[in-house]
Amino acid sequence: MIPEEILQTFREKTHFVVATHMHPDGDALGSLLGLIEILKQMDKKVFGLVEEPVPDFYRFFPQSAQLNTSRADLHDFLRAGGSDAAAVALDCGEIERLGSLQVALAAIKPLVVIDHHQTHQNYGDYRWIEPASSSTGEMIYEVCEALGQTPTLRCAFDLYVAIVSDTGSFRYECTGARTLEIAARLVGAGVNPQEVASHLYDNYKVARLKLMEMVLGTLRLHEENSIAFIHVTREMFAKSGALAEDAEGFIDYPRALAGVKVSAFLKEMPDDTISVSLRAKGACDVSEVAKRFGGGGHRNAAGCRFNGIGLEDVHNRLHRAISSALQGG
Ligand SMILES: [Mn+2]
Repeated sequence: MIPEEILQTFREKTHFVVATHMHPDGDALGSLLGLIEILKQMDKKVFGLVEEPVPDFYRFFPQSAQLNTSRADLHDFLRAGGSDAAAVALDCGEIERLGSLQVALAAIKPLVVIDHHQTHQNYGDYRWIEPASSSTGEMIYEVCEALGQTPTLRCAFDLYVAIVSDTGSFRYECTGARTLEIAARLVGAGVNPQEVASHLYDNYKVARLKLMEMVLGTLRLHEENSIAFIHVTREMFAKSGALAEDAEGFIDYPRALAGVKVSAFLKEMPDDTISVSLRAKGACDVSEVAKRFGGGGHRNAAGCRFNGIGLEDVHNRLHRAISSALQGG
């Protein structure tokens, strides 16, 4: 159920600053752009705030160029909005994941938080957290309906991309009857599923394939092939010419191995940290593993970050934590 304060905020306020987590994925951008479209349809003024310009891969969203990084523009927007302004944070379980936007957003009252992450920090003034929901895109569809709006084709496209992204094309456990019902309505509104699939899956650069070759070569299996690790180094990025965003989805390959229960992808980032993606098939809750290292996420998909230690150490620490999680410890 959507808290009434949230619907009331959308009805009554006139100026909205809408944002999502750093390094946004398809659900983050799709729900962000979809909500912007809904609010504009209601004659609201909307500022789509992002930390960095939208990555090339996601420029297929028609309105992606309208998202704004400028703090000066934000300042003017908020001044015009005065006490009729509100902020919305989407798909973001922890305020830190808003990156450099967190200060700006926390300063706006009220801050509405809409998210489906299981591990959730208390931030914001009005919160709607639905861990059973497949995606923030699905939740934004519910908001659209609750506000009595019919999604435009553009909005339907954005929300459909969001849902397809976070359900792995309707394959993950989070895909429910309601997810498919909403997807059907979005297709009914004119979205072409084949076009979306081709944006998401037939749109890669050669550098990505070169990087993938190197990364798949790092595969390590443990505990009778039930735990799989892959990693990427800064050197691999440099050699292949690929960017961090090009490694998106690599975790699906070790995850897809028969018998693998948990897979981990360790990424050496330009800022010297190591970012980790975790995936589980079956009963293991990887959000609990991620939490032990200061991260979080969903039962089947989570992440965390390490600072000041090398790949091998991160590998060993995670290996121990995952082993004990698999043994129910
Ligand atoms: Mn999401």
